[in-house]
Amino acid sequence: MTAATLVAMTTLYRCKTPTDVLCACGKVARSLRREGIEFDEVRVPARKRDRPEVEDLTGQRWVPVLVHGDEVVHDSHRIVEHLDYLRGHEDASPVGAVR
Ligand SMILES: N[C@@H](CCC(=O)N[C@@H](CS)C(=O)NCC(=O)O)C(=O)O
Repeated sequence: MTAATLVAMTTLYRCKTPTDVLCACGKVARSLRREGIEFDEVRVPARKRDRPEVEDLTGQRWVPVLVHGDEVVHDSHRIVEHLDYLRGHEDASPVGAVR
């Protein structure tokens, strides 16, 4: 995956943990950085009951959630699998991706 791929099309909803080394959200952030994917971050409130936007996106309130073009993926394992899939199928990048 090239560094230019997916520019400005990727948003990571993540918790407030201020590091990329401690939790599932950080694991996804590390994977995105490793792939050279630029992404916006939305830090969600600590309590799940205060995360209605996460439920609107995914039907549940856990983060991390990755919004990637038209795709919305939740659960860090599924997100990492999604990134692995994209690495093998660059044609799967959303319409409008910079290549
Ligand atoms: N199995 C999930 C775990 C996700 C997880 O633990 N998320 C934390 C933030 S890193 C969370 O949303 N916690 C909310 C809570 O405990 O109420 C994954 O790997 O994505």
